[in-house]
Amino acid sequence: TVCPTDDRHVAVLAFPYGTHAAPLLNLVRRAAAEAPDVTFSFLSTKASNASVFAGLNEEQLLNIRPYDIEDGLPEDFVPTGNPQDPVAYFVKAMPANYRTAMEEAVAKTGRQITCLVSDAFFWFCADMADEIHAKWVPLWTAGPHPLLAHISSQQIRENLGPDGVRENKEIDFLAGFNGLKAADLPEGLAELKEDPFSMMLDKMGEALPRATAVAINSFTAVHLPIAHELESKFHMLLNVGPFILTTPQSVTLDDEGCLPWLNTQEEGSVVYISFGSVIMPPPDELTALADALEEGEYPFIWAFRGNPEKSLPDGFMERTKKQGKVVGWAPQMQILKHSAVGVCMTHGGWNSILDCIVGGVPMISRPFFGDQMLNTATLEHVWEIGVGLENNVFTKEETLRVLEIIMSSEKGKMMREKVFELKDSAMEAAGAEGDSTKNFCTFADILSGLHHD
Ligand code: U2F
Repeated sequence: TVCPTDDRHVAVLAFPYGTHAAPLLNLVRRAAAEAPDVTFSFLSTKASNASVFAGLNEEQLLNIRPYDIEDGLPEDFVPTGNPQDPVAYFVKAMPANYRTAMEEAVAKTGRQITCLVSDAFFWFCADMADEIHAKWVPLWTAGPHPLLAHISSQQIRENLGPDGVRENKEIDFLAGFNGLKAADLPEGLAELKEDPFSMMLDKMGEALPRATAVAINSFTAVHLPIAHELESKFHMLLNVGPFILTTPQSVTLDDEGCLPWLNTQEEGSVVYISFGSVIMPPPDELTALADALEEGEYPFIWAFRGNPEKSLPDGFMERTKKQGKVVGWAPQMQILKHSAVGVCMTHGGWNSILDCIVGGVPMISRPFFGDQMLNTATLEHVWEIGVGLENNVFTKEETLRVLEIIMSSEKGKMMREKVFELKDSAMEAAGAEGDSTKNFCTFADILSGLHHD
């Protein structure tokens, strides 16, 4: 028997920082299109909603409505430049800010909430879902290795002991972690830190196994041992990515002509540089990177946050006018798909890694925080599709050394082959008969109340 779906109300609780809310909205948009009778309320801060809903009209949104939640910032808040400050305030405002908006959504739609879809960070949804007898499907927007690490934090602490991080012990007791070490783990995991963000992730690790299903922006074949381990920990694991292949994406315009410029470059010659949506490397590293590009005469596209005239060495922009392009927000996926691109310099953000896999581009990764160290180590030691930097920093010599490895060595060639193998599995997963496609149907069915265990 098919249940009626016209009384279903899905509350979507987005995390408003970094690249979290946009992929969640894309996933939900695809589900909403397939379940026209189900009501979707999308909860995020005003700023986040304004950004992720920009350019979408009511027709495209169908049955999804945004609701603004409080960001928890004090009225006299002055930004310090540290992107983690607003996040700490936000975490303190949870879950009361979401509850308020959920009550508003229930009042407006006249429908009780039947399912919570949330960012995986939101541990409190486990209790909330129980209270209102709703399903709970969290989305983990990062990769499978950090996810397993977070849900295994207790086991990791026991096995590593108090000196585990200092001695940089091998993590040989966790499936899928061969070749990875204690220092690669997200900070605050092996040694619990008391800050709001670390506490949130710690509680998340305990709560996720209670979810109806855990969705992840990844594909099963990216690493089978990890997929199997995660399957054993959750009621259900739904690999539904890579989102760039499986869910509708908003188009980034090529205002600055990156793609026509790439057409004029030799195959595999261009260095693409981007450190995602949050990070700005320190000044001495920006200088080292710029100097290396100039000295090595590598053609480049640099997606630069901030003011390049101010932050890059004197005269760099003028001297490299022909050699490369420094742009604001770049059409990253289209760039990475272009055959002229030979390497991507990244901070190891999960979305960028998936972009590189789908584009078939090996990486140089300079991690900054959170999952980025673990992602970098996984690229280098598990998938062998990228390299890290000595001491995790750009110096001119080190940058030239790793560029040489990727662009001109036999090892670089092998990395390219391996990244193409992963690309093929990603394409297969997202195809009509693929795993991610099937898992997406299950996801949509849970939201519509059509899936029964
Ligand atoms: C946080 O990641 P970030 O948002 O800093 O970085 P990514 O996960 O790599 O995502 C960046 C996205 O922005 C796009 C790019 C990616 O989809 O295609 N982009 C672009 O289109 N144009 C540009 O000029 C630059 C970027 C966090 F910091 C990470 O540690 C996590 O892994 C991640 C996921 O949870 O969220």
